[in-house]
Amino acid sequence: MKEGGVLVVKIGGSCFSDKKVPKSLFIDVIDGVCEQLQSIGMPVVIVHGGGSYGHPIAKKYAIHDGHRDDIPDQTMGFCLTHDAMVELNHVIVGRFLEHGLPAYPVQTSAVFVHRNGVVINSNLAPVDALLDQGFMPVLFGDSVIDESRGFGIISGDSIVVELANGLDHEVNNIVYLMDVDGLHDKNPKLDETATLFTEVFLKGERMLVQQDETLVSIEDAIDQADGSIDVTGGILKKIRALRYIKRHDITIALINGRAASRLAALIAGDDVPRTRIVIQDGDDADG
Ligand code: IP8
Repeated sequence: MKEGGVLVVKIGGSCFSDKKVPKSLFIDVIDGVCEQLQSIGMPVVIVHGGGSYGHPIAKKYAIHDGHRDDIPDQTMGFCLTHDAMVELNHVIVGRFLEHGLPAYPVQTSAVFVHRNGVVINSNLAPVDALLDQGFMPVLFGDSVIDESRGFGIISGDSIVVELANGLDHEVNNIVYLMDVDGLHDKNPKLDETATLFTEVFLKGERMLVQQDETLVSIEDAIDQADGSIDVTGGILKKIRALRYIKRHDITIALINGRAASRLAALIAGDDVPRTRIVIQDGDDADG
């Protein structure tokens, strides 16, 4: 494994997009991320989600279900989902270039193949080669070929796992940029009494958080209703996906990507509001 400590930044759709407004993109949020990355001083891979570009089209044509005879024009839907993601990626990469960051898009659907919704083939050699030369590879959630279902959706979160496990370069840090400070017990946009969980422990299938003096299952600790358009699941599913990361020494944090300087402060080692994800061996008892 190559030394050098890669930072993977997942820019979540909720951070840069209003999921209720088709094809909405908060350019100022992307610009803010770019400004913070200008002086980051370490190799970076960017992964961005679908926001209101990929998700509504994928949902309309049920691309995440794989091939279905009852969905008219589903084949076109597969292509249109990808097309929307390429359109989004083009704008995001354009902002990075505008800020002098050597961002280079890597077309996700040409890198990964699914079988039954799980990655069975990945070619990360171009990502490693781009990092070797100091570029900033940019991947994105996408529609992908699935050997058994015909096609499906790969989320940015699965891509993060593949990068952590499969890159020749060593991933040291993973940061998720959200529209809130991390994972709360209630929706902090609707309820000001919402409490931020500072840590989530992933133990095999279980996701645990501290409540009072004990670790409790996350499903029991939070109110999950959010009416999401997200075809790849809400935040819990995204966090759960991280349990497949094999190395447990990678620092993983969920932070607010809309708050000025949060990313730069976190990387500088400052104490910022965040939820840290701690992956542990899954075979022992709680606590
Ligand atoms: O927003 C899904 O990526 P995510 C991308 O990271 C599509 O879950 C095409 C819906």
